[in-house]
Amino acid sequence: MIRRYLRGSGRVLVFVFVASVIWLLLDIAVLRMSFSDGNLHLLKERVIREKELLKQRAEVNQSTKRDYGHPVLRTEDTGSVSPDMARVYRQGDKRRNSTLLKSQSAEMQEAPAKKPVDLPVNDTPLLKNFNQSSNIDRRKDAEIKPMNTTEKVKDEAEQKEPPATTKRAIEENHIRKFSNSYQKTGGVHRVLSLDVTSAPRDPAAVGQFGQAAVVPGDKDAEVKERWDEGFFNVFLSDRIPVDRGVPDTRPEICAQNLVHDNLPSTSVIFCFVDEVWSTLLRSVHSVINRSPPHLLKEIILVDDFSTKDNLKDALDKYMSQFPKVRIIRLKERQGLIRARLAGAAVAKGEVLTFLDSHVECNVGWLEPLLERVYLDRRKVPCPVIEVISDQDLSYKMVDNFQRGIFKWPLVFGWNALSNEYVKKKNMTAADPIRCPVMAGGLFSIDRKYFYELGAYDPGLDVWGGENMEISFKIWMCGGEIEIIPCSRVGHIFRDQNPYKFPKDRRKTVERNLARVAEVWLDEYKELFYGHGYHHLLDIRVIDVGNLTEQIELRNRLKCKSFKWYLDNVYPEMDSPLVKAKGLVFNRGLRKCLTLQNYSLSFEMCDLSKQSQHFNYTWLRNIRQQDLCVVPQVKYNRLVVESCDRAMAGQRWLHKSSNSALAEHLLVEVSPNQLCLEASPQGDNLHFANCAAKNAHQKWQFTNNFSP
Ligand code: UD2
Ligand code: MN
Repeated sequence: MIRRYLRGSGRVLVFVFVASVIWLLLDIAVLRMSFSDGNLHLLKERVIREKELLKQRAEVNQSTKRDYGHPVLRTEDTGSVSPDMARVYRQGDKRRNSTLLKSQSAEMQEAPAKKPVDLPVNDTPLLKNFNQSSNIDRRKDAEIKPMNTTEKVKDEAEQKEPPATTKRAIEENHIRKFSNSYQKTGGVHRVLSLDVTSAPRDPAAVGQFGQAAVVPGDKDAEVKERWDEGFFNVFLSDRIPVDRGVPDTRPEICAQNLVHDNLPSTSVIFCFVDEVWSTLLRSVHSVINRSPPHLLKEIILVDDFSTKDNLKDALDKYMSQFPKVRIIRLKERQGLIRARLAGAAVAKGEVLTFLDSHVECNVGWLEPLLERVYLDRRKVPCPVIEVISDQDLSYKMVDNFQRGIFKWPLVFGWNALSNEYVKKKNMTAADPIRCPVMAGGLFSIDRKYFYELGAYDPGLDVWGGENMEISFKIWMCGGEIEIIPCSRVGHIFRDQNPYKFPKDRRKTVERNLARVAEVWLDEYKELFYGHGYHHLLDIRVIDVGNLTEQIELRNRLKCKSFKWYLDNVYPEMDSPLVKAKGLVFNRGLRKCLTLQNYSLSFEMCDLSKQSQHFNYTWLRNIRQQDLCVVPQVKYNRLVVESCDRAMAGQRWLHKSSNSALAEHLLVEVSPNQLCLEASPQGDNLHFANCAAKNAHQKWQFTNNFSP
């Protein structure tokens, strides 16, 4: 039978088969020879990175801790904070995530893999000898030779035809012109996806490429012991290379985007107090490794009077290898707000970029931020803040289409853009997202503009509230805050602040928030106080300090009202100015409360009578103009007084919730609660023990606004 095959056409077939096998073997040999060790290394590296990225994408809709919660109260005792809040603080709704996942995996199959570039650190100034330095993707990513826009677009087209959608997005994003103070004369180039290392990365290193680091079995005790140094896994952090790689989590289109050649330079400012050595170093390395050197004017480390020894001489020594790093030491603890001001005061870059001291900047993070400032200096861009796990230090990608918002009482949270909104605005995953409030830690701002805005209120202490202050100020005084999806920075979110507060933590944050409320919220400050901060109205509790300068600044800048901000920047936020209003109807009497000539009575209800109209305010006053209906439990009667927001005795509780006493008007006379009751004849109002079913204790407002 074999002989038969070796005859005629069979012979030809066998020959072809044998020849192909030989050819294949030869091919493999040649290939092997052509892989230098370096190449193999880089290839391995890429495989790990991309595996990590795929994993990240698959995990993106699992709960990634990125919330701050209430700055002062624990979630369980937030009092009047709406129950929906917990949902809002989570990073997004499941529906949105699953749609995204689908579209992302489709994208993954079609789009070419992103290729970060590794450059030996000595190859500065940027891109000289670039071609010798890296074996992966050195296309034109790094060409920075000035070109005009048309030339560059042509050049791009010659390199590789980008997909139609990409092309359109590039044109939409970058050919548009804005008016601002930067001279826009230069050409554009593809965003630089740099990732410089002094030596090839060890793929086997702990936590390399953002992978989860594992604690060896016998080290649990050590992990625990060191946890409080930073309120994250300090033990693991110390084992992870200070210049580890991270998965490039940008939307695919980002690596293709064009930015201008003549972007402004930036000073990167890190403030820190008692930061963990390895995370501080990793933060600094990530900036040095992944920022185009010509745009990185300097890195300013502001030491806010740390107490750890290694943050003194050892840090000076370590940083002396980087000429661009400057360390400023504050002589006493100032808090992060004044520390940032100290950093900004010495900064020389055209743009200030603030970062927390436990971050890792991803590839290509800087140019997209600077591009926005360049397009309009009143734009304040923030990177997408990704998550570095406090447990295993893995770098976790977060969902796109998220913005920063606040809920009352000025609690920061994340909020997913609705599918309808994304569709309506025809948004791609790379488009900037208008952001009502920034998280606070990571953003770029034109240096001069920062000062035109009056920088931060220097009266804010230590931590908290400054993100609200700068956000309201930016929007209300003519600027814009954006999240830039093509710029991504990982941050370790911790459950506690790992440093001491010089004064009580709770009081510090409350005071900061009250300062912000007093300066920026206009009549809406009642909503702030009314959501759990009534006690701040008592001047014996808190001294917010002098606000004259801040109020003058707001007038001088002719900033818009808070109502304007709500209507235009954050219209989804439903903020009724009172909890309830209209007629106050007694269910038992079937009559309405009337206030005339400082005296109270009951009349037949009549919507047209102003004397029957009351507001039930966020400060829990029953109010008609400047007059408040005040309980005098001691004399078992009601009186009418000028409203005084500081007087706790003027407050009522009307729950309008589904409790048994939902319609009752309660007064707290500790340890009891009493209810306001109308006598059956309506000639008398008095206090009685609360009875759920007593109709004479039930009061209805025409309109109820709070849940
Ligand atoms: C968030 C912000 C943070 C800041 C804060 C509210 C992010 C990622 N982080 O809380 O930047 O806006 O909300 O105020 O958006 N620090 C000092 N001196 C101090 C206290 C802190 O220098 O007295 C440093 C600290 O070392 C860190 C930075 O300020 O680098 C921010 O502090 P954090 O990390 O404790 O704040 P975080 O992330 O909880
Ligand atoms: Mn932080």
